[in-house]
Amino acid sequence: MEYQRKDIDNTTLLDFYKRMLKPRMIEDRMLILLRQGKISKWFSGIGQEAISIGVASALKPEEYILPMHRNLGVFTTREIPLHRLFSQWQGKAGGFTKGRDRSFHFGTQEYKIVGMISHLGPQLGVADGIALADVLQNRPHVTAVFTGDGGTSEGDFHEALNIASVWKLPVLFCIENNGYGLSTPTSEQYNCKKLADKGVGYGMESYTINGNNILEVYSKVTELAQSLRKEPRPVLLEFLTFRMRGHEEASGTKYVPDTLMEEWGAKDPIANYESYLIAEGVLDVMKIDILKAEIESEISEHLQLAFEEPQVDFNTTNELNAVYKDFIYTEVTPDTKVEKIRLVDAVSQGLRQSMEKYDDLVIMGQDIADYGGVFKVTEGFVDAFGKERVRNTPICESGIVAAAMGLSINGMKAVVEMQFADFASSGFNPIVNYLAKSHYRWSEKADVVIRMPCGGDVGAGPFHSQTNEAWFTKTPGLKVAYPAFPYDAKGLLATAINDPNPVLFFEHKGLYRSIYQDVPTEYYTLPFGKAALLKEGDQITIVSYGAGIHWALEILEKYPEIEADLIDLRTLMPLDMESIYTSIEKTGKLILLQEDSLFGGISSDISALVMENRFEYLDGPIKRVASLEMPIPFSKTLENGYLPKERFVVALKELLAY
Ligand SMILES: Cc1ncc(C[n+]2csc(CCOP(=O)(O)OP(=O)(O)O)c2C)c(N)n1
Repeated sequence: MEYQRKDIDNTTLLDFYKRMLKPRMIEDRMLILLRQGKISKWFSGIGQEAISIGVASALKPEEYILPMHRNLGVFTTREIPLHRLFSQWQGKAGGFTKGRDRSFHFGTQEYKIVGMISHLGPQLGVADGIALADVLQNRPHVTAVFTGDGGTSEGDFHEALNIASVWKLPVLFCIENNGYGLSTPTSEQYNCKKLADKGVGYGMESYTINGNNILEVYSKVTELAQSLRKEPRPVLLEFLTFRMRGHEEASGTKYVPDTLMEEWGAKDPIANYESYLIAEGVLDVMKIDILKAEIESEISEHLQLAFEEPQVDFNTTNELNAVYKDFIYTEVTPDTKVEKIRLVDAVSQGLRQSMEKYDDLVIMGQDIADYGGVFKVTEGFVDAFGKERVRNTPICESGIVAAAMGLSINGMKAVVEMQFADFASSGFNPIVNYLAKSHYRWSEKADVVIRMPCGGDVGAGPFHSQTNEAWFTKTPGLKVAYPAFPYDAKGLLATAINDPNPVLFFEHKGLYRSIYQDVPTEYYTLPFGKAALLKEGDQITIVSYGAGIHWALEILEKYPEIEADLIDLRTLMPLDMESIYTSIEKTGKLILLQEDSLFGGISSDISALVMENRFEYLDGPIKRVASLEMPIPFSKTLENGYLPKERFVVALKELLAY
């Protein structure tokens, strides 16, 4: 291997050696512990150390790095105390996730490291968001994010590179091309000559680098980082290396030809560098022994600390409290001045006033800038706040949700507009796996609101009409709001944006322009988890939300003899069960009306909870009325048959007569 030291001094040369040696020696020890059953799994980075060390050494401590499962050297180069890493791997409280997640699946703001989630790709988009925050807040920083060669096949890779290039974000996309993705060789993973070639398609500079040569890695990354700090732009780096051990230890390397092992064994980044340093007179055998003994004793000492730590105790309150970041709701009472506006105007006003309140709030979505969004919620926003904060995005929901997470990690707030709630399916993974789980895993907030224009009865067919709140109410860690009126929409949106937890904010398209209300013109907030009692009566309790509320109101108007409590849930997570219980205690009958198809919807859970907790108050069976178990059809007659409106009145009368 050819080393070019350029102007690197001896101390730094030696530091690189020590930095590479440490993860190698930790790994050697971990492999022993694994065989003894003292740690659960091990993903080895043996043979790939030069990449982690080179990249981490080239970046400044205040710059974020997003490593993968083979980048132990990033963690050790950032000087995380080893006992914390050991506790993390043993699932103990001293680790970064307090036993809640394993291996390298954690982040730490203290060390500016944001670890992977298992799904590999999403962190590439997170890096975009982190870099965007740096650009918007004028910090001349670079962000480095890692992926394996296998991970480059994920859509997230494409989306993140595309976004970074269109937005000129200072991200170093570091591919560790180590020959295999689990057992799949690169020839079955991609069909271009080099992964670096993909840069061309994104209009992005790219380089292929010998990933086993620490000086080459360090020099190139240092040069690029300096340049990116001055002139923000993304760069794609393909580091050639090899995975010398199994994907994880249990899976072995049988599928790897011996010749490849030999070839790459001879290119070991540490052994070769060691010989070079000896030849340069920077290192000698005695010094090597001393260094190894020092690292060995550091490892032993810190392992001891981790072993002495007790296993984590399960405490229900602690675990449940970790799911969401604490948020103390601040009531801002509405001014008396009101204006009669539509639901869509209320959303727009609420969003605009939050943009005025928070300089660090960024809105992202398709066609939301000059065009104002397909529903015109952000019309005029560019003039008021500029294109930096009102950002048109490419069509890439997953990448943008991940970028929103990155903005939050780097201290900003984000609102993402899904063009239609239906398209959240293309951003589903980062919503349910990244945003929802971050606080529980490593106490990191996800200060992101996802606006969801949703709902049927608009003749728009299966892909522009869904009301898909049940996809999200099922996932711990998310909050879900679903206002039915302009007043609620404005106040709840303000609260959603104040709340540092991820919120899915459903806005029914059918109500956007049909429902008017007097709404305070100034900023105000409304609390989550508080239903509204819209009508009072003691014969029956009707519970609904969104468009269902208006269908119920229509029926109650048509049949004034029905005396019902009508409860508008307003938020589905948190859910105000207390209001429902209080009403049931009075009426003894409950009917739930839900626009979504029945099975697995929020009505089912409310029904179960009432059965479990207020059974003795019930004078009849609980009725759930919802759409049919089928996709939403386009044609008006079919859609009417699908929706529950007509079935509701029948069920209501049946239950009243029970
Ligand atoms: C979305 C997703 N699909 C599949 C997996 C299972 N899986 C974990 S790592 C891996 C291989 C990754 O290969 P590569 O990106 O080349 O990284 P390497 O392990 O070689 O460093 C696979 C298939 C996963 N974690 N996430």
